[in-house]
Amino acid sequence: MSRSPAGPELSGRRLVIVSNRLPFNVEVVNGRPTFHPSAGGLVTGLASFRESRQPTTALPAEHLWVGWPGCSVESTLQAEVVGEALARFQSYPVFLTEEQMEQFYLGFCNATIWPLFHYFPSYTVYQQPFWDQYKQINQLFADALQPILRPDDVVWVHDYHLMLLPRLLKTSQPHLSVGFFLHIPFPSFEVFRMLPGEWRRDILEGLLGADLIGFHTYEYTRHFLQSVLRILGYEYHMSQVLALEHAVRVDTFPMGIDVEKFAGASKNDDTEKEIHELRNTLSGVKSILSVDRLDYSKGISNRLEGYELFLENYPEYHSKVALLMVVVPSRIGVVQYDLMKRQIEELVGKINGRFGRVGWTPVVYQYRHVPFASLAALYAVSDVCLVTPLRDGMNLVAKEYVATTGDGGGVLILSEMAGAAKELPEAIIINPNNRGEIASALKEALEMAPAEQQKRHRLMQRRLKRYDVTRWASDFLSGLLSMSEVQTRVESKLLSAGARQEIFTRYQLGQRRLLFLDYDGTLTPLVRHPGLAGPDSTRRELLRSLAADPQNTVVVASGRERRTLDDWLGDLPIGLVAEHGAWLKVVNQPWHHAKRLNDEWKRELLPILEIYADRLPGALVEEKENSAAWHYRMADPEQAALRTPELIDHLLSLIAKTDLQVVQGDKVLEIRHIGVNKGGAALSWLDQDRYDFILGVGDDTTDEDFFKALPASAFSIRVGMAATHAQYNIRDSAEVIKLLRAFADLSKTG
Ligand code: ADQ
Repeated sequence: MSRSPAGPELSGRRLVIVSNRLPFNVEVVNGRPTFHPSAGGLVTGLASFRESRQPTTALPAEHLWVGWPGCSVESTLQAEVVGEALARFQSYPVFLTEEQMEQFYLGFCNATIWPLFHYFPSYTVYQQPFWDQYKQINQLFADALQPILRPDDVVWVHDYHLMLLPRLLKTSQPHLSVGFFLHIPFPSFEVFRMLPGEWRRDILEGLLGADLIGFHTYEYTRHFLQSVLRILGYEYHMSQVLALEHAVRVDTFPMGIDVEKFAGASKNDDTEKEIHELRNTLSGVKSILSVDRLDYSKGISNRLEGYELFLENYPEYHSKVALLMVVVPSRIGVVQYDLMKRQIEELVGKINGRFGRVGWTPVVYQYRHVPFASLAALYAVSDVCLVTPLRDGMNLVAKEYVATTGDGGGVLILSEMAGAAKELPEAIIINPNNRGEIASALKEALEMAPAEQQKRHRLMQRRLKRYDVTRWASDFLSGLLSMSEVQTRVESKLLSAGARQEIFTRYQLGQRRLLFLDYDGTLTPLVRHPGLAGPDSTRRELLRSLAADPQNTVVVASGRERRTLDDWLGDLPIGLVAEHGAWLKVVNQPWHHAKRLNDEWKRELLPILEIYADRLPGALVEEKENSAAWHYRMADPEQAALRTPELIDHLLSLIAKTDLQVVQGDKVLEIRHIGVNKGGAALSWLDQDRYDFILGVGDDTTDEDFFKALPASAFSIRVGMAATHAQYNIRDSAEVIKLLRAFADLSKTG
């Protein structure tokens, strides 16, 4: 299939695919390396994407696949393996020792992440050495990539083995285009949070190093965004997260297959021969196909039990059906897998022993990797394909079956727990935990009228054709490339070294300087409870030394009450603004009202705020002299997102004819008088002198008022990456402190 995606093109740039496994396994036989193709959804999918590349697609001619070659290779053979991998497979092997693989691959990847992300918490092992090794191997991949990456490469990292890699790559090369795709489910927050705190934070931060993160389904995308919000506190807007210093798009890209390859497979000579043989062997018997990697997530035992029940409930089908079960060996050496293999084989033996007779084997079982021609033949001849995972990121087998069967019909029975169920609703959808449902679905499938089979297949095939593997990859890559523009926009606002230098120069030239600074989130990081944000001695000393320069006027403008500011900062020679501009205090003078205000409204509105706080655990009301605040930083973010608009609506209906306004800040709603804001407060200071250096710094929407009020010659900086009227964004309050400390040093030396 060749379809140019909309959006920016990759042409001229190199695509670097990074995954744990390469599309081949190396085996060292008699001291010589040999190369064999490897199996699995990721490899099959990406390999098809590489093979289906055509000159008219936006996919680049030059690409490289970086990953582990499947076994540990002695150092004396490594150069030879690299040479052959590059020449034959455009691949670059990353060598790992067996001990490293033990704790990384069998350990953290497959004994921690795999079971947890597939909702098997009881199989999940939490071991510090596994996590340590996971971090080390991600770093090892980053180090291996370092010398081979070019600045304009487009890097596409795949799957759960390398979730820390995007951040590691971006830290050393901030302008590299990095995408990440997760092939397995991303679990709900309640499951993800079972990972210890440092691990789960590092994983989310690691992923957020990418410019684009892709998942198979909307649910996984939503689960990820929820975890980011709840664990890291980063909000999302239109599928974008502003993380640290760059924007990340998080979106859904359901992986497709190479439809033409499967649809045309029956015409291939080898496949045709196998189809013929299979038809002869199966004559008079309807075949039910089951194909998977050996994995507990695939529900293979459930499937066998469902089939057993089918044979028990519907004896009329004895001798008339056969379950063709192909299991690909996988993760040999992991306890659960070895155990499961034994269980499956016992079940197969039990069913065959119980129902089989001379001339009829109810389950034909093969435990091996089968070549493409044989797999395609199995798809083509099977009357039913039974896919029953307990959890599956997508499941390509279901799609491959539908694509291969062409116009001939056939029935797909598909678990609702597979990502593919979202795109293949015409299949008979079952719950894999219900053996009875599997049994009756088998009966329904075997008895479905051919016209109905064809109708359903056509609908599914049309969808598979539209969004095949090339379209999937092109969509992802063009989405990744368009993030460069977003990054450029974000970065152009970020306070650069050059802009910082200009500010320092202008500071030194300034004779009358005004530093107008917000408090919470700007001079101190935001804390969960508003009462816990008092300044430490370092911050107080910094303000004192800035104010000690006679050329400086320092003003701290806050939404806090006078009393709090007096307690925290009242002894410093600085100006203060309380309650967002309702009260002003010039150095050595008493507080004065910006304008006279009537606060009768509090009697009516405060009880309403209290009621809403009672209904949202973690929310709290702060009564101030001329305003009131409803804080919800400690509340559940999603519940708060529902309650807050309700409260706003309620308040707006009550204040319609008053001089009050409801203003939304960062996790806080404020009720205050119209016309009272930090913009007015800033103007009142600007009127007091002819300042030749003005700097305003704030972090909240309420600070936008003074960014707008400052003259064009002023410098204005917003903390965080939000859209702003300020000239610049700065990462966090620690950066603000660094900037102010540099001012203080300049004042001392100058
Ligand atoms: P897997 O868990 O490996 O992939 P799946 O999507 O079904 O699962 O892909 C298996 C692939 O292996 C298919 O392409 C199939 O043709 C091939 N295969 C299966 N049995 C085989 C056999 N006996 N011989 C040869 N080939 C065989 C992971 C996730 C999935 C997700 C994919 C892609 O777990 O949920 O769909 O990645 O993202």
